[in-house]
Amino acid sequence: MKIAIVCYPTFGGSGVVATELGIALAERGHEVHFITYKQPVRLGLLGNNIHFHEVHVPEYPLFHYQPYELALSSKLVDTIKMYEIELLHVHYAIPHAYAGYMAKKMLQEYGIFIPMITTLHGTDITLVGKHPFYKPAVTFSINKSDVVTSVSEALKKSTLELFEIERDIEVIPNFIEKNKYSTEYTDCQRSLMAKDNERIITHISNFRKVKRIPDVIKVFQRIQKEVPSKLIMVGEGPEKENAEQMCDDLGLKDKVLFLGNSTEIDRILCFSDLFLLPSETESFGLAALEAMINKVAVVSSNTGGIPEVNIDGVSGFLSNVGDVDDMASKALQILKDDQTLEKFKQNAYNVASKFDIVNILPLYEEIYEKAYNSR
Ligand code: GMT
Repeated sequence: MKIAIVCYPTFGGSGVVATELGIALAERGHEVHFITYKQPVRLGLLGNNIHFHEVHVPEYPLFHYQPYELALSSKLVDTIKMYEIELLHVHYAIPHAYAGYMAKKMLQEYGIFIPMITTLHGTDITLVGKHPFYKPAVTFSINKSDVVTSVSEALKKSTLELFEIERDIEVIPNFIEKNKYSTEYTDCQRSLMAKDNERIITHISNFRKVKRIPDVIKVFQRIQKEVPSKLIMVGEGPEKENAEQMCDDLGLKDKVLFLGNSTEIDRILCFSDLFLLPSETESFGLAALEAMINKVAVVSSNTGGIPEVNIDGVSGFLSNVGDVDDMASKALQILKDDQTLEKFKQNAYNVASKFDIVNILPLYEEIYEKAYNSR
């Protein structure tokens, strides 16, 4: 099929899922067109069946806010017509589903009927979308999509609770590409990060409030009192500066490394022992899944869709949001001896393997076909 994918091109989970899905679809022979304001970070080489179309929003001084939705829907109309695209898949409802619906309506004027799949990712529902300023438009664009998918059962439940939804929502979980990890890194440079006797704890996120970054540091503070360890913090975002200050204040500066954004998180995860994800809310927790496929155990909060990914007592442990004492004691339980740690690491890998793209991609192909045939 010829498929247009709209997503955020950034390091965030929804953009990563959309990009990896597009790449996998292209590998399966589909023609994939990414339409967004910048080339997605995980999108490497473009080729015969993988294209990128940039949405430009020219600055005009009259506009206090530049109209991205308008530019996106116009770009969608032009690209869909030019490349005879057969299906539109938008990731993250705001404003993509709204712009997609407008494009769909405009295309009907040319006798083109294109189905639109909307994938809900989390904050588009639980944080931003439910805000009264956006809610009517988000409700409308979900109801007007031809197929709606959600990345977890928990997110589906929240969507049905928070919005007046008049349609089915299919759950298609996020995925990883297991094949990519089948060969261990031969250049896994653990020694650059920590001494042989130290455990390595990692956190990767966009450093927003919802990630509860101070909890990551509080849990680590407790861990390092009992077990020699280092904390690696990967990502950029509004909470990063506070986090650096907090580490300084707690005398942890020498034990915590802030690495910024990385396109090579596997190189960091390959030497990590434990991943911390104490988020306030998380529709899925793709970062945890990426850790798990790299054989990293996870201690996380038990919010949203995380329990569907991190299996309590198997791939790691779950605690109530904000219960840093419990998280630290569970982390210590995992890290206490090599044998226990190895068991959790292997379990994490086994659980993550179930989310292999080989199992998930056909679910998307199935809904694409159904939507296309019933247009
Ligand atoms: O993690 C974030 O805050 C970024 C956000 C996004 O939309 O890119 O992530 C959301 O989508 C990811 C991919 O489906 C999920 O794994 C994350 O759990 C979800 N984030 C939240 O719900 C906070």
